[in-house]
Amino acid sequence: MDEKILDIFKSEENYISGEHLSQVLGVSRTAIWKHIEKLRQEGYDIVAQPNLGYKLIGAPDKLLPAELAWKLGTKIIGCKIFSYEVVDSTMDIAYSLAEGGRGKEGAAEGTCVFSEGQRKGRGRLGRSWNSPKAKGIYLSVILRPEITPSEAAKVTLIAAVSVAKAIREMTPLLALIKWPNDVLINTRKVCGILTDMSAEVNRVKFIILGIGLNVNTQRGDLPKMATSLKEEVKSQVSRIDMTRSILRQLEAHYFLFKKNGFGPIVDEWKDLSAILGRRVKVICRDRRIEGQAQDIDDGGCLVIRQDSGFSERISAGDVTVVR
Ligand code: BT5
Repeated sequence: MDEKILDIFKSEENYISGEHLSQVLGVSRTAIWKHIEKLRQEGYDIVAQPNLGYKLIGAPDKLLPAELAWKLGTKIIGCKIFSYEVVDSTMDIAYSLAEGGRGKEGAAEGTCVFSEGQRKGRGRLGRSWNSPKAKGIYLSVILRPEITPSEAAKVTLIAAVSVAKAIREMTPLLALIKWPNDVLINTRKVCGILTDMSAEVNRVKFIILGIGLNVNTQRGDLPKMATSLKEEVKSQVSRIDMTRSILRQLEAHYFLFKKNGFGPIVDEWKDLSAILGRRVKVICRDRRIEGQAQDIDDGGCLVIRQDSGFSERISAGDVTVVR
């Protein structure tokens, strides 16, 4: 109902009477009044004039369901949106929603969990993710792809391509991808991607895709080699527009993957790669491998050509470009 009321407000520049809203939406005027009060509490600036009605004059700069869903136009990504002020990690909330339990079915594919801030934002291998409030996008998406557990890394690359393209669509910045899960701008990390999985031996039950993007974050709130969109473009960037673009890109690339397989994603990934052809060092569990980043194979593994001429495939690790 909140979304429908906002829809009407956004398509009309003049005041709209409570009576008109109640007729169009088929609920009482008291119900309309209650919804408007709720929207005001969420931060919407709605003025009321006797005899004229209501008018929306400002929306909060928050990743709220009604704002994100407005003219989103996706089929599954964002079909249901949960927004929080502060949580430990959106990953945990999305995971329990996906699991369901107590006779409840798990949440639908495409369900998104956002939080304005995170107390315990997570990276890979127990690392943390700085998540200052109202500055970045902290999102976890529930996906239910029909793949085997060994293919789960593909989802990370799908997300990296989607975020890099969303940044390029919404800003003049040339976002690049550093295998496997970083999006960089001018060699600094602006976005990190994390996937958690629930699986049986041969089948993924669901994947929680976590995306952390520094939008209006100040450098002082970030680790040394990190940046934000605002630091790079030197002006505020709309988190809402940026999020909508990410959700659309994610859906487009996820559908492409489902329809045509991983090949087209790898092709796009290669065009956006910050490391292909470069000399890199990879820390992979307790090993260090150095050589030329030669290729990404059709399973999403990085192929490194060592000085001995031997090529090695790596499925996970941390890459540094050697200058
Ligand atoms: C990642 O891990 O890059 C995955 C980050 C995923 C974060 C999202 S936010 C929504 C969802 N909920 C969560 O709890 N997590 C996901 P990794 O490659 O391990 O990188 C972690 C490292 O990046 C840290 O050790 C820092 O060095 C650096 N780092 C931490 N916070 C950062 C930030 N805000 N921006 C750039 N770099 C950061």
